[in-house]
Amino acid sequence: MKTQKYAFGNALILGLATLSLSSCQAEGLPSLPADTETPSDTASAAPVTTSCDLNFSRSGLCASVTFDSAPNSENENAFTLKFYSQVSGTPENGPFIDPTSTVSVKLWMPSMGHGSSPVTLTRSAEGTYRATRVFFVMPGDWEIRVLLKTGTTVVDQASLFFDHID
Ligand SMILES: [Cu+2]
Repeated sequence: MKTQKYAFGNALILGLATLSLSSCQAEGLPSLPADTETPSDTASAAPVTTSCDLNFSRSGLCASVTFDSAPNSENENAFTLKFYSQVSGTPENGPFIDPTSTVSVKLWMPSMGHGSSPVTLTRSAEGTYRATRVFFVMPGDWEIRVLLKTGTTVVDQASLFFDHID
């Protein structure tokens, strides 16, 4: 009886270890210390009143997206991307911080399964990037996907969805 219980316990622990290992490998993402370092009392002390256009949950970052003018499919569009801490930053005042990995932007049309290139991204200040040559090549639904990469590995990503761009 005792032996059986013990064996069951071991099997369970083994099962859990295998599960967490395989999920890590599947995503190919390193475990980030930010999640565990964030003290829960700090998060609850300050009410979260900021918007987070793009939520990079693995990096603890938000990014705001501000278009120069209303996005449309007729013309070239441009927008500014600003990164700030989910815990201590705001989209208005930052402080704006560079992600530790490389930032890139992809335009995607989810309903049709195609993208649009080229988008040109240029860092203009700390935590601040300008996206130009943004062409929504047809009216409809569009996604702005922002990728954080180390080499060719995507370490984090977030998307902003537009139901319809005219
Ligand atoms: Cu399309």
